[in-house]
Amino acid sequence: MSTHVSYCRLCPAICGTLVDVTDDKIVRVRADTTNVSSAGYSCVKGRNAPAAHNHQDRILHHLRRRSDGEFERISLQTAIDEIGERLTAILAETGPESVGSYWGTYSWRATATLPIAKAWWEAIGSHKTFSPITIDQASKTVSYGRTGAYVGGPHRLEDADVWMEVGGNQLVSLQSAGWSNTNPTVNLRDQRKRGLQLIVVDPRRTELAKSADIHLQVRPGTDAVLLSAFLHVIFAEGLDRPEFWGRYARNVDVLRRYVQDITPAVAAKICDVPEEAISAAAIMFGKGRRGMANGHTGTDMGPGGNPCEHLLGAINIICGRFAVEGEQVNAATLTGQAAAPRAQVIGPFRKWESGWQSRLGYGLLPSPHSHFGELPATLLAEEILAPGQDRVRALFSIGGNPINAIPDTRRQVEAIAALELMVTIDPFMTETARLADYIIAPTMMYERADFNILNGTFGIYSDPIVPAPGETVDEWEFFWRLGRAQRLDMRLGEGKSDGIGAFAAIPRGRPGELSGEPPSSDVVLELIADDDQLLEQLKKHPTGYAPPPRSVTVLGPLDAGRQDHLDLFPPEFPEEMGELRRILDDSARRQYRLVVRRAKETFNGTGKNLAELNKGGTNPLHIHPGDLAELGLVSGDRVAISSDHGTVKAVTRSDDSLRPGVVAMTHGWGGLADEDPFTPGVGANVNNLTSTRGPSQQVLRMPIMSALPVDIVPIGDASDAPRDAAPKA
Ligand SMILES: Nc1nc2c(c(=O)[nH]1)N[C@H]1C(S)=C(S)[C@@H](COP(=O)(O)OP(=O)(O)OC[C@H]3O[C@@H](n4cnc5c(=O)[nH]c(N)nc54)[C@H](O)[C@@H]3O)O[C@H]1N2
Ligand SMILES: Nc1nc2c(c(=O)[nH]1)N[C@H]1C(S)=C(S)[C@@H](COP(=O)(O)OP(=O)(O)OC[C@H]3O[C@@H](n4cnc5c(=O)[nH]c(N)nc54)[C@H](O)[C@@H]3O)O[C@H]1N2
Ligand code: SF4
Ligand SMILES: [Mo]
Repeated sequence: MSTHVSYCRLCPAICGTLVDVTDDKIVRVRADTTNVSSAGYSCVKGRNAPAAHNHQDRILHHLRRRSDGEFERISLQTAIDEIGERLTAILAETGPESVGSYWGTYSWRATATLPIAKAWWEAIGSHKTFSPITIDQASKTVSYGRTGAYVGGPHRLEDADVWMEVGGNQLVSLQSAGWSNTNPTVNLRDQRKRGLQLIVVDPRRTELAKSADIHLQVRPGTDAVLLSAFLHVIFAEGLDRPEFWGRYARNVDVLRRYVQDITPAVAAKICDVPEEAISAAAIMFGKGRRGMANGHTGTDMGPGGNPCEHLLGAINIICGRFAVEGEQVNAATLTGQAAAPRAQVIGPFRKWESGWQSRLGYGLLPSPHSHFGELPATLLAEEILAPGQDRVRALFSIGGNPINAIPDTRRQVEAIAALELMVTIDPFMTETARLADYIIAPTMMYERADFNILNGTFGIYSDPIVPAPGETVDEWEFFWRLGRAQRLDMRLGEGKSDGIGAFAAIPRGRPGELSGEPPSSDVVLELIADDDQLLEQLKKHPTGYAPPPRSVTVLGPLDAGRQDHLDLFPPEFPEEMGELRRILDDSARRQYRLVVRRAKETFNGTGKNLAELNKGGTNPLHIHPGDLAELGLVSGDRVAISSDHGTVKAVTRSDDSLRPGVVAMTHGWGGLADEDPFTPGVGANVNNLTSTRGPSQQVLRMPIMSALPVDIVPIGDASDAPRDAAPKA
């Protein structure tokens, strides 16, 4: 046995790990206490990497579907030749728009995948780019586009005195702007010790809510009303910062008038939280000098995603939660000398309103996957099924499972089945893979050389720890070879970057042609890093490298004569608030609200097939014990859950952290229609309950995925037939 220093790449936290290897197989993974960033943190998913890497069902050879529906092994070269040939024919017949790409969660995990696959994709020249970004927290993008962005830099958790998280559970998801991603438990504990005040808004008493000073356990879907009342209080108490908004924002008075009637008393009724708690939270936030209010999937997947993100942005602007001109900020960076931030506004840009438009009436959103931009993921099925010259006929899925991830599963199945060519790159036989024509078997993380950088403030490199098993290939190499087979002119690092939010941190690579045979991984990583010293530096520091803090002064605007303003009252905002109120009133028809939640044991759909992680074997319906008792059930009993759109069956799990009347389930689970949801590793697909044809957020076409009205009825073990629900008084 040998032990190797490496890092986990299952999620963006990139924890340092120690990996034991026997006979070329990883056998044990534990946290590396000496890692500069994660300092001993790891989670159950990361520690169970051996179960995933060595899983009996892992796909180790490339597969082709035969006409009888069964898969057969083929070599990488055969796969590439055949895929390249079919693609070339489709491109010649109907042009680039008839090819689509879907970039799943794991297209981001190996650093070389995205830039090289993107070079291939941009050489094809299609606008039909899709990813889960548009069914995640894309209301942030809409909000930036409508309001504009202040680019001097937001406040960070580490030097904040107050912080508010709405609809996110960072202690499990490890995802929030302003936090350093690693060791969240220790990080939060340290900040709290230092005096940080924390406000959490969540219908569930989450791990994060338990550490908060104020937890508002709101009725799901009502956050936009709550946040309006926050603004009401902030203005009424004179806690706004005109020295910031007066200089950088417009339409502040219109917004102030709009929230005048939305008092804490009004919000208390709609959100069902005490009026005093709303005032206290708003005053706590407003009185703080530094710290942000952030929304997450809980807000953005609900019926008010766009107005919620708008109001959160407005609260941060009204309270001046950004670095201002002359302020000292930490600009430590791994890659060369970053330019000093500037106190400057980029006015509203509404990218989706100009440029290329889909024949189905949608514009492109900023995207890390293509410099053209990307379309809403919920449009993918329509782009395949709706007739037209530029109908999508071929689709590539890279590290994703669109059939389970995108709302309205039946529609996704219908669409994927209608493709002439479907290629997926996945180590497991997912629901999407089962309908694919070709499955490319990728290496998994400990089998490839890689480096990652976290927010530009920490980086780490790892050699491959074990050899690639079977015929598995690094994703970047597949795309390099495919592009060559198609004789494409592939270029790295070209096209402008949208450069906002998380997208800014992705390495783009050294500009240049990608030609000839694929080089070694190390050469590719050098190309991607686009910095002679970066890889060398990281290799010298196997437990991670954090550049020394470097203080810089925020400069004034580049062009002092031209001053854009942030628009705090875009015309769609009041419309969308009105629509939200209508949806909330209508929701009362059904007894329960189904909300989203993440689980420690899985990362979206990844890990659902590991018995080591999922003790019950499926994704349960979390439900309050009082609600269980009212249904005459005990934890572990089975239920059918119905929305306006469909029904799924699940096992209940008693959970007193939930607000009564609210139930929660993780996504990513569920087999195809022929599979039993109670079989371990299969589970229920919540997207059978969501619909791409009901109400949705403007621009994004994102349907209601949280705060979804549902009814629940018990189903006996013997009978599968749902009984009729008795409406709750
Ligand atoms: N372990 C693990 N980590 C993950 C993932 C995973 O699957 N597993 N997924 C990753 C991905 S892809 C993403 S996008 C991020 C998401 O990161 P987060 O957005 O932090 O995701 P969650 O942890 O599900 O937190 C969402 C919270 O919103 C609450 N909520 C639901 N509806 C409402 C509502 O109407 N109002 C309010 N205020 N709250 C509501 C839920 O109760 C839940 O606590 O996590 C990432 N991290
Ligand atoms: N109802 C509902 N729907 C949702 C959500 C929700 O909260 N509720 N959340 C949405 C969100 S935020 C997201 S991000 C999406 C997730 O959407 P997707 O990314 O499409 O779904 P995943 O299940 O994460 O798919 C990841 C795939 O990557 C594969 N994989 C694992 N390791 C590797 C690897 O090393 N290489 C390659 N090539 N593949 C690998 C896994 O087997 C898995 O099939 O789902 C969205 N859908
Ligand atoms: S938090 Fe867990 S999954 Fe994420 S990098 Fe760390 S060990 Fe891996
Ligand atoms: Mo996500």
